[in-house]
Amino acid sequence: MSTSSWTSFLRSIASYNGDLSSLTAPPFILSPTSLLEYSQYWGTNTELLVAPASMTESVADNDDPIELTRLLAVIKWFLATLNTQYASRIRGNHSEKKPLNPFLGEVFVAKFKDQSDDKSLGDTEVILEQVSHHPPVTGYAMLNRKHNTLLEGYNGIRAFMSTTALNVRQYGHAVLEYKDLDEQYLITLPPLHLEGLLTGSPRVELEQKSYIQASTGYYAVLEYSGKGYFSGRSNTFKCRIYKNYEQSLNKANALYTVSGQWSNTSTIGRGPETPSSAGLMFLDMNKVKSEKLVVKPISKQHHLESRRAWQKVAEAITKGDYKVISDEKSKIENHQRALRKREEINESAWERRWYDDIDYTSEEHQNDRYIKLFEMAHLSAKNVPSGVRDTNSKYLNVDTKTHWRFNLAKFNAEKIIHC
Ligand code: 0T9
Repeated sequence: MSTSSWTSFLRSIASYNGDLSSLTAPPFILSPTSLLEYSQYWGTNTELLVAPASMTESVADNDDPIELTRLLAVIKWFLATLNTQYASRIRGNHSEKKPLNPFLGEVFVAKFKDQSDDKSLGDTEVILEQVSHHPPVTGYAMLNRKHNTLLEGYNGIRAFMSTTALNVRQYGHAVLEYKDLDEQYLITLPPLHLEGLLTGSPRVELEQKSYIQASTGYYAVLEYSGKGYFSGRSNTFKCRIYKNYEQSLNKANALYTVSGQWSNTSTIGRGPETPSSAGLMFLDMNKVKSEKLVVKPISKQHHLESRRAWQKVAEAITKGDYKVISDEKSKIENHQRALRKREEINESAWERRWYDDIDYTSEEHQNDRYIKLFEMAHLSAKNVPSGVRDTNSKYLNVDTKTHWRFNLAKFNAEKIIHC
């Protein structure tokens, strides 16, 4: 790695203003993958994702209510997705790289193919769409038709620089639904930061808290820390599970505590205390299978599909050809500018393909099930960072409540772009 270009890059992030596209990174830190693709990780580990769908009274193996057993299973899957979302790219001594900045209307569709012998898992369709460019927002949906299971949500990031790290707040949420059970789980997105910038080996560390609110009332609080906080290890978490939000106000009410590393192993014990290292194994990430992601060959892709749209840029990044990278990027950016210009003249807006922008303050949405979940968890439904409560004085000036949501009917009616 060339030290001088790294140093000038560090200088550019020190004066960083929150707009990621303004970061000009040296070629060796560029990833040939669009940030849009990073949402595919919600769909890894089909087996864990669909497991709760078939957990009914008849399979109960202890005295716990089956709803609690299902929340524990959801948490298992959630830990596995944290591992792929935040640690998979740096496995094997790699470091985090700067992804391509998705354009408005960019889509990525694929399938996690069922590789089980008896084909009992079913395929999971991955349906991603860049619904906003400024600020960047991605809509995502993971659809497993065999188990009538849908995870959908959206994600937007805001970043700011501190002395040693790039700090990121996520906006948005995910909702996991087991339709046959009519059960939903609201999942908030944890804050994170990038460590190792000064040494040129950036990696993500999660921080603070995230929450999972089940429509059954059950409620989980996940607390994250890194090296040298309440543990000497990176990617550490503690998750307490309660009967409901109200019970969570006193830690002593925790029904279970799971703790360990979200990128490695975790143990579980009853009650509010961290299980000792001899606790019961909850999840061993090294044993979690992942299904194979099948993406259409680029020649069969539509020009809005990520890998086709970015093909030339990606090739140039792999070759390290800075001139071609910047020429090909400019072509995409100029085309986007021309589109926005035309929309402005025609007083029209880019039509989102599979996602709707829903205003929760409007009359017609007052009985919305998502609003109910936010209320149960005492989480703000305003456009504030994910997991923030209305009592947080930092965001008192925000009062909009518009959220992106997947529209399955639109996707089913899609004529041109298929998984
Ligand atoms: C949603 C995820 C998100 C996106 C990425 C911070 C980050 C962009 C956002 C939050 C996914 O569900 C989960 C995983 C990783 C997150 C990325 C890690 C990262 O480095 C980038 C930021 C924007 C950069 O690329 C900064 C440049 C840096 C790598 C150069 C040293």
